[in-house]
Parts: sequence; C-alpha cells; structure tokens
Amino acid sequence: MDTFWGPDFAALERADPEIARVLLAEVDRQGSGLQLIASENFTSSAVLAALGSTLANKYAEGYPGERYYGGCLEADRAETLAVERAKALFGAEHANVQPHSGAAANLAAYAALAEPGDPVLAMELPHGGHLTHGSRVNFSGKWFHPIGYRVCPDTEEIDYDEVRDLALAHRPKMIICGATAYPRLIDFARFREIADEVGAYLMVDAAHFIGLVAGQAVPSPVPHADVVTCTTHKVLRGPRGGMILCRAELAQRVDKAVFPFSQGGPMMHAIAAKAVAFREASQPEFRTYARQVVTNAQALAAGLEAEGMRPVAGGTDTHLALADLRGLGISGRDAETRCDLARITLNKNAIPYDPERPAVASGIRVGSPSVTTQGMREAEMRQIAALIGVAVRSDPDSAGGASRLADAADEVAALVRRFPAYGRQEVMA
Ligand code: DSN
Repeated sequence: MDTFWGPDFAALERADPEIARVLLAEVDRQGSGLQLIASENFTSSAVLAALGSTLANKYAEGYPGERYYGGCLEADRAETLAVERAKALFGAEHANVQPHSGAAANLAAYAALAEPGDPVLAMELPHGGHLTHGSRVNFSGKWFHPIGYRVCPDTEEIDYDEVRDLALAHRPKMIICGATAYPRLIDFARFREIADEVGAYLMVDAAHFIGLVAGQAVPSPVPHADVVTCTTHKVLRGPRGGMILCRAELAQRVDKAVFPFSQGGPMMHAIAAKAVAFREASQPEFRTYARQVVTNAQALAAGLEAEGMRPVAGGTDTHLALADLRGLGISGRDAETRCDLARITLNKNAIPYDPERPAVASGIRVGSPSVTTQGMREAEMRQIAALIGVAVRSDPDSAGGASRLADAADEVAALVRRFPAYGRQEVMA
C-alpha cells in the first residue's frame, strides 16, 4: 500500500523506545507461555490493524446518520457494517456496538430496563456471577436492590427452583443469567419462563460464551432474552469491547442508555475492529474453532481431574473449567503463583461455598480459547494438565521445587514454539 494508513512500528521505536520495548516484551510474554485465562484470546492481525487505524482519531457521538460531529461518513460506514454483521451473526433484531466494555454494556442494560432501587435477581459473585450482577462494591449493588441466587451445594449447578422461589418472593424488575465462572450450559428457556411468571425483564450476560454462540457450539440466548450483553474479546476473538443485542422494541431505550446516558464518543477504531471480528466469526472455520474450544476445555478438565484437581460441577460444557484444589492441600493463590513460574498464566478462583477468602481461593479457573487459537488439541490439553499438576505441586522454596518449575517452564516453551500465537511478521506487518 502506497499511502500511510496506520501502525508504523519503526516510527514508534524512534519516537518512544520505552513503550516500543513494552510492546515487544508483551508480544514475547504472550507468545512464550501458555495463556489459560478463560476471558482472553489472540485476535487476528486484521483486528489489530483496525484497532491501530486512524479511526482512533474520530469523534462520532451519536449513531450512524445522526451524529453530533461532521466528517462521520467513514465512521458511519464502519459502525453500520459492525451492526449489520452482529445482527446477522446472532439473529438479533437490534445491535448496539458502542459499549466500551462488558461492564459498560451491563450498566447501559440496567439503565434501559430498570430504575435505581429496583430489585434485580442475579447469580452471586462467589458462585460464578460478575461484579455487575449485584456486588455491593459495584454500581449494580449500590444503586439497585440485589437479590442473589447460588448454585446447589451438591451439583454446583444453578438451582432453577430456587431462582423461581426468589423471583416469586422478591418480584424483581430484571433477572440476570450468565456468569464469569460457571462451566455448565444455562437453561435460558427456564429463565424466560420464570421471568414471564413474575413480569421481569430477562437480561443474559453472555460475555463469556458469546463466541461459542457465534460458532454454534452452544445454544443461543438471543431468542429468549429481552437484552443480551456481551464482550467482543473473549472466545469471540475481537477487540476489547462490549455490545448489546436486543429486541427491536427495546432498541431506542438501549441506544439512549449507551449514548448519551452512560457514554460519550464511541471508540470508532474498536467498532471497526468489532466489525472485522464479526466477519471472521461468521466463517465456517470459526464453527470448527468454537467446537474445538469446548472439546479442549473438556480435555483440560479431565486432565486436571487425573492430577487430583476436582472439576467443579463435574466438568464443563463451555470454554472454561473450574478446579477445586483442596484435595491437594494447595490454595488457588499458590497455584496461580507457581503456574506463573512455569510460564502458565491462569487465575485463582473462588469455588462455590469456598471456605477461603477470594484473595486466597480454593480453586483455579482455566480456559481454552487462546490455546485453541494456537491450534492445540486434546493431546496438548493432556500435556498442559500434567504440566499444571507438576507446577501446583512444586513449592519454589522447597528442595527441588524451583528446578521442577524451571523444567516445566522449558517444556511450556517447547510446546508454544510448536504452536506460535503470532508469527512476529504477522503482528508487526
Ligand atoms: N474479568 C473477566 C473475567 O476474567 O471473567 C470478567 O469481567
């Protein structure tokens, strides 16, 4: 291409060598270890290119055709493409692609459907819910009246009868389902029935699994929900950002709740990158990818079980698994630190009815989106589970612990060399 269009890494190295070094080091960090954070993924270089484009310069408050600034022709094209692709991909009547994040999408959904003080029924954070589902340190718990449902102590799955009882007792304005640490499928039709019985709106926070929906690897919440909120950067493999899908009759309320109620100018570069991701997710290869994400998560959960780490809820139907480490006598915090030393990035996580405080936690959460993007399959998942088994049992301060962790780190490095996250040229091109 002859004309300047965007990223120029050589210019960055000249202008700001410190930040250039950070970017290179982060490429190295992401590519030289195993990334098992369930909410992360590797975007394509096409998505990165859109993110680094001059659309980042443009103010475009409003919506296509109704902006508060001039010069929005290309911004309008980008946003219209993103909206139309999202609607087609998810069979939604309306899409708002402006939320800056999943939490921002949720704030707008509350604003569209409820008033401050209204009762809202959602899954408790320690049972797998999200901060924005009624946590007392979040707007959702401070400005609304949260009622929490939990998972069954024995199955560790949602108890739909309890959800119904709570709904009948509290008559919530809105019921939320969807979670950040729940490995099983959610029965959206059952939630719809409960919401209808008490006259509540049903909001599905699909941030974690919307990419699996796009790839048709799990059922879609869209036909059942009044509003579906999500992020675009998890399994969906787009840029960091949020989105709201809804029925046509709620479109105006949702749009107004995003802009002008809770956000100003949209990030047009991110919206263009969302459009790229939606196009990628509509290709047949993405369906193969999404199915493999689930297969890999199941293989990972089974491998961890073989290493003595009990799978919460008995396993997974999705991209993530939670493992209870109490059988090994190791906290989630120690496991996270030890895995980090072996170049395995994952997070400690509370398990249902966890006796530990959240900063310590009794479990870990692992996810398969990134390693599946790298092309790994079940055999590699078994290898990774065994490496996690070695890492969590290796106290770096014990005799031999540090060298076992170093050996595991070497094996991780050899594995990711076979499955590179990015060719260096691809990222920098
Ligand atoms: N931080 C995200 C996650 O890891 O699940 C949710 O917001």
